[in-house]
Amino acid sequence: MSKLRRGSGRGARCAAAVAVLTLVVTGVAAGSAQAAGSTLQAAAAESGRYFGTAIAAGRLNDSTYSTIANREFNMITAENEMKMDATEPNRGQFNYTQGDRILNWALQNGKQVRGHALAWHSQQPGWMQNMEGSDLRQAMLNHVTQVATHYKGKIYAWDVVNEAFQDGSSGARRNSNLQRTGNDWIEAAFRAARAADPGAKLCYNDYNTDDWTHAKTQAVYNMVKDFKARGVPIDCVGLQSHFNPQSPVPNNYQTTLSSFAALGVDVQITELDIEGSGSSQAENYRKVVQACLNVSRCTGITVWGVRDTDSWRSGGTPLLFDGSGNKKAAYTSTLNTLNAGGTGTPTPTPTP
Ligand code: 9MR
Repeated sequence: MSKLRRGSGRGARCAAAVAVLTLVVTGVAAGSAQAAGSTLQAAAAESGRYFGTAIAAGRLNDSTYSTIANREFNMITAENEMKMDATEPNRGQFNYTQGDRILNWALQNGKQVRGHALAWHSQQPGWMQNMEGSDLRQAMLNHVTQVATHYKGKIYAWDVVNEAFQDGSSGARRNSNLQRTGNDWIEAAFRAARAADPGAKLCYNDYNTDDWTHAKTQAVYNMVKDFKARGVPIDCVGLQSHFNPQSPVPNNYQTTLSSFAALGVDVQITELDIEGSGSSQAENYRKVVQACLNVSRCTGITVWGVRDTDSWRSGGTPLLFDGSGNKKAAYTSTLNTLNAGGTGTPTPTPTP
């Protein structure tokens, strides 16, 4: 610039002005081309966040599915393949075939992996379902240890415990065989996971914990606060965020995210889907994404499937791509919101 200004005479000044204008215009164009991510993962990465999806191993041979998944997402969750029934079908016999398929596909394509889920009342293998007491506690801890050890060093974050609280106004723990082994079963699972894979972030994951005023949200908040106070190893809270007209995106969603974050944990939106269509669905996706972008420790968003037809509730068309793999209005709204950014700049959090 300073060189241009040193020219003398009208011609030089004119040439200088053109040059400056050209530089400015090119600079702006180049700047915005770099800033505007053209995929969800690129747009999320602008603010240091990830954008993920759940993957079903059985669909990876569908090239429409795997092409979209590879292009748009950089965080992968196995939709069912790393759950207790899949990984320990018989007591003490572990099967990682399908889980490894997803993990290897993700790692080969340069993606990170969220592990889902080590301990849960649901999708227990048959042999575990009727167990109780110390025998069950021992089996659960062994499961956590074995599975986390198998995937050691390869998992960004584990959903260590999933859905341990009741719905409704009680704020109580869910009555399950795991809960009946003693109220400390959750922290025992977290300690076992930390011992097995010290490099993975350890998350508590649940649904209906999006509205800050709900008893279940408050109950999870109090548990995390207590864990932090007592040094129980927990690094993150996952909000599944399955929304529909009966369970809409709450207006206080950002408050929920920021309140958890203020406890000193990362917050991740782990299973996002929003039933609906058109502009109202697009607006709901915008609200959720904007809330995450406004909270520094909301580190990433995962949608629960690729196309509407891949969804566990496909009738509600809750995802970002239609059954043919076309981008929906909800996709455009999500992408634009990610590109516009928010007020919460993530500071990279150390791995544990
Ligand atoms: O999407 C999963 C579906 O394929 C399974 O049949 C179902 C079985 O429980 O689990 C679904 O995923 C659930 C996730 O693991 C935990 N949160 C709720 C999800 C939707 O039901």
